Amino acid sequence: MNVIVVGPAASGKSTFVWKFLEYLRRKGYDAKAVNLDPATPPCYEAAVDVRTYVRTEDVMTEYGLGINGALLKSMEFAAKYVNELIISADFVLYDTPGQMEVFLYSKAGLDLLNEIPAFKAGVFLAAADVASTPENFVSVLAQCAVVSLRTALPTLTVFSKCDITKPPTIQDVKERFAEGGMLAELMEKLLAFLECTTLPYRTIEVSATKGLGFDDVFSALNELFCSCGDLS
Ligand SMILES: Nc1nc2c(ncn2[C@@H]2O[C@H](COP(=O)(O)OP(=O)(O)OP(=O)(O)O)[C@@H](O)[C@H]2O)c(=O)[nH]1
Ligand SMILES: [Mg+2]
Repeated sequence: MNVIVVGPAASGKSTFVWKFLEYLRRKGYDAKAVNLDPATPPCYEAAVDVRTYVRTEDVMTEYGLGINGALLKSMEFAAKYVNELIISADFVLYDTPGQMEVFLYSKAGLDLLNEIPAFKAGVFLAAADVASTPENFVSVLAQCAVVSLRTALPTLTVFSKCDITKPPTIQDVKERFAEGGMLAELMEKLLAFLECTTLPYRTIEVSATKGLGFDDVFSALNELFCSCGDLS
């Protein structure tokens, strides 16, 4: 199974890859991690590191680009090494750049993603404090739906850093709707949309630093795998 970990800057993607890799290995799986972030050295043992081939800081100097331009150019260079960057194992965890759009809104990023063989799933990681109100909670689910649509992958919404804050529950969100008003109407419509996309896969809470929530991530990934009908 190939798991692509995406999410906003500093949402905890690399730490999640590090700790989930250890979790899978403890379970006896052949698990590997691939760093696809050309701007940051991995904090885990990477089987492949894109920075072997391209480093964003070098691209900035060489091409006189700012950070975002250099990141985009780095992804273009990285895509040339597709054969080296895509590997196989029971589980391969792909860590992606902090700036989500570099991966999701660039042709190079999506080309790379398309080369990763089935079965693949996305994990959209959002820090729980970003979803601290029902409105923000819904906005995170909507963002996950966008990720799923951009990548054409079944994608789990995973709330990270739950040792600091807990996201609201679906019940909290529904109670907020019950108050009525214009925003409630919009959110009610959004929920109906989300039920067709993210919610069947449900939201999951983890704390990578405390090692909590990985059982839930693991079983949700397996549910996705089985629901795709591929039991090989
Ligand atoms: N409290 C807490 N902090 C965490 C957790 N996971 C990550 N962090 C912290 O959040 C910060 C960012 O973590 P990273 O894993 O580098 O996040 P990232 O999404 O890979 O960051 P970029 O690649 O730069 O976008 C670090 O200081 C981590 O120690 C968690 O579960 N709990
Ligand atoms: Mg990272």
